[in-house]
Amino acid sequence: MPLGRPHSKDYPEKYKNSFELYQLTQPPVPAGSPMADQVAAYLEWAIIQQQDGFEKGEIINIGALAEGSVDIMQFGAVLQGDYRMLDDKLILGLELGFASGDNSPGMGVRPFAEKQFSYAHGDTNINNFRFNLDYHVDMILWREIVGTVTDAFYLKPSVRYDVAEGFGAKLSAVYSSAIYSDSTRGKSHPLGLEFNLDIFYFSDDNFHAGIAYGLLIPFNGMDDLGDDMARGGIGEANQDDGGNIAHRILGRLVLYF
Ligand SMILES: [Ca+2]
Ligand SMILES: [Ca+2]
Ligand SMILES: [Ca+2]
Repeated sequence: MPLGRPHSKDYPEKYKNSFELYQLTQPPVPAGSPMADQVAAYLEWAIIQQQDGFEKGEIINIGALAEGSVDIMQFGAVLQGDYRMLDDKLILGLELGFASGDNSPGMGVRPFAEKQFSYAHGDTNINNFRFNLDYHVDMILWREIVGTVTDAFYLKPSVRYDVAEGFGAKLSAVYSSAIYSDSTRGKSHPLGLEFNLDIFYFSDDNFHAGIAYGLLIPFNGMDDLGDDMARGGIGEANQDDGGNIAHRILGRLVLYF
């Protein structure tokens, strides 16, 4: 087992129950008392009570119990361009996206499940920028697997052709990479290449129908590295497992009124 920063939850689960019990059964600390005093009072109680994680011989991670302030600096950007040809029937597009990352484990889409800071490890900043959940870049990787774009850059060329008035198709490809390999499951930057094909029809009497197909080819960043969280490893639990190709089909029927 390599030494290093635990994945995602830095706050050790083993302290959770005893801390809740402490808060429920002990008088609250006076407002304004220093954090060190609060932690000391909790430690004293937990050791006397022999709570889980505080028994003889246990290593107590005091830093994980302390709290303080964090700095937040994040930025994101999207650049889109279209080139129109053949009386606007053919549109070539290119989109570039960037969202700043944070080297703490996990992509950090869900702040309470994947904390991006840890006092125990001297990390007091949150730097991953999260795109608005309603900004859809693709159909599978960011939208369904990760949740939204964060800690990433992507490159998305597309081609759209309108076969007839209101009827056409658009094909796009999205190459995605993480900014910090430490944030990914596979501990490497490349996340995947996804293809999206959308066939659509808009009538002039407020009806719209479409079908979209997505195919994701996952890259090394999506690998499951096993319990050792490192490439290779001996024994079944430590074995690496690559991601599988994913498909998605999405149909839509819309009436405007
Ligand atoms: Ca951080
Ligand atoms: Ca991270
Ligand atoms: Ca492994």
